[in-house]
Amino acid sequence: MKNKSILVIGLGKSGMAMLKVLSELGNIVDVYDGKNSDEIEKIEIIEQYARNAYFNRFPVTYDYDFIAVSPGISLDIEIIETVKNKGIKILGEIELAYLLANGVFIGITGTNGKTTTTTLVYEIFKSYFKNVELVGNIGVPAIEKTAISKEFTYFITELSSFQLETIDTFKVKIGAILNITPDHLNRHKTMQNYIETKFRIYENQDSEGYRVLNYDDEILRNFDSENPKNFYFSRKKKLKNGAFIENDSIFISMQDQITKIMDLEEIFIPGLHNVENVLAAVSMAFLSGIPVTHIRRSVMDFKGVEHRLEIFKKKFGRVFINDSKATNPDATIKAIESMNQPTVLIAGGMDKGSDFNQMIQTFSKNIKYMVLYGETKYIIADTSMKNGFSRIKIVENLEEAVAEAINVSEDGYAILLSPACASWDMYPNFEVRGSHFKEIVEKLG
Ligand code: UMA
Repeated sequence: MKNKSILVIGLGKSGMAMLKVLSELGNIVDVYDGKNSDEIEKIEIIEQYARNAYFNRFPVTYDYDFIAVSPGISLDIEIIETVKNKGIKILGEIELAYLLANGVFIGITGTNGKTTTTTLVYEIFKSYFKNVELVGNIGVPAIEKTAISKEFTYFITELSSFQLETIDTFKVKIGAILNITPDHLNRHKTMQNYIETKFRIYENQDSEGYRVLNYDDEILRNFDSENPKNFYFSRKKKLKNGAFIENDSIFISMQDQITKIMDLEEIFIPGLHNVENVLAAVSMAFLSGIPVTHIRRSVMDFKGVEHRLEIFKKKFGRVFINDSKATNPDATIKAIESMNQPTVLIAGGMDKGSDFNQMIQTFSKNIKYMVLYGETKYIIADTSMKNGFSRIKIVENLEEAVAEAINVSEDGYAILLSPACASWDMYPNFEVRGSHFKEIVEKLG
């Protein structure tokens, strides 16, 4: 990858990383972003590395060997259509990262639980192998790390459907799909497209690879079920070949040998969905040859990740929980199911066309009030009323939501931010939203 002429599309984290790496490798790199230049952060990187920058305007000629595209770029926007019509190859950031890597990829995708599972897999691998990197949708463009991988490295990679949409030769040694429920349908259009995009994680696997799949998820259980690389995990069923639970302990059964991994009570992170995340992580570690002692110790020490059911403050007799990473209804359902005290739920955000019926229907007696804000506030409120839940407050922003949640709650309540929506109507990402929530709570007098 040298002496090529490249156009990088999108100038967020991925675009900036691609620009810097590709340019340092000796390529000529132009950049494009739909925003104006004054809206771009770190403009100095563009000044330093790019030949031409196109902000909110298209290049005049398209004399490029390939186009390097950021994950957030939908493949039907005008500039991509132009590139496709000219027959220029489009490569995503993950594909480019793969082409530069010295090592193997361990990939984790799914609708929910990706970040927690990827982080846990990383912790387990780090406890045993020398060179391990945590990359991908988790917030670190993989290319940043692969481009500098001098020694053989394990790249523990969180993969989104957006990233998998633009792979070509990218290969995982072991890949997990944790679950599949509707998400990002505004981009993928149909559920079938979304499922097929997720399964692209296995597209280039060779015979040595493993496909770690959730047996309890009907779609994952039935899709290509005879594939010899399948390795299932289940919370509900004892498997002949796979990871399962028996007598409140985790076991792995493989080639007629059953190995005990650990007891469920040794897991710190709450909720049944986290048991599934642990099952996936220990399967991946076991299949990589990591000894059980390392696996068990790492899981026991794992305290979860920021913005994911993060219990961060006890104040005014209330416990405040930041679950800003819940960017779809299914993730919020998991949060609701993990609550075992009276709770005020704060939800709402960007409209992705999600259906909130099931989320409202899973409200247990524990959900006492719902405070709604953001683009979807009236949509969620309407769905809620139709399902017979009317203890709703509608507000304009997160500050008002916190104030209202405190108003309607009492001593012993939990105040849970679990928006069920993307943050992009009001924030650049869910991390900023979660940090803002924590800041508001910290500042409360
Ligand atoms: N842009 C355009 N035209 C468009 C869309 C975007 O020009 O039509 C420009 C924007 O103006 C902006 C840039 O593209 O300047 C943003 O690029 P990006 O959306 O790819 O964002 P990055 O900062 O590169 O972050 C991406 C992932 N974001 C998305 O997939 C939306 C991050 O995942 C990821 O952490 C990062 O790469 C590193 O790999 C975030 C995410 O929300 C966490 N992911 C979704 C999810 O988890 O549900 C998929």
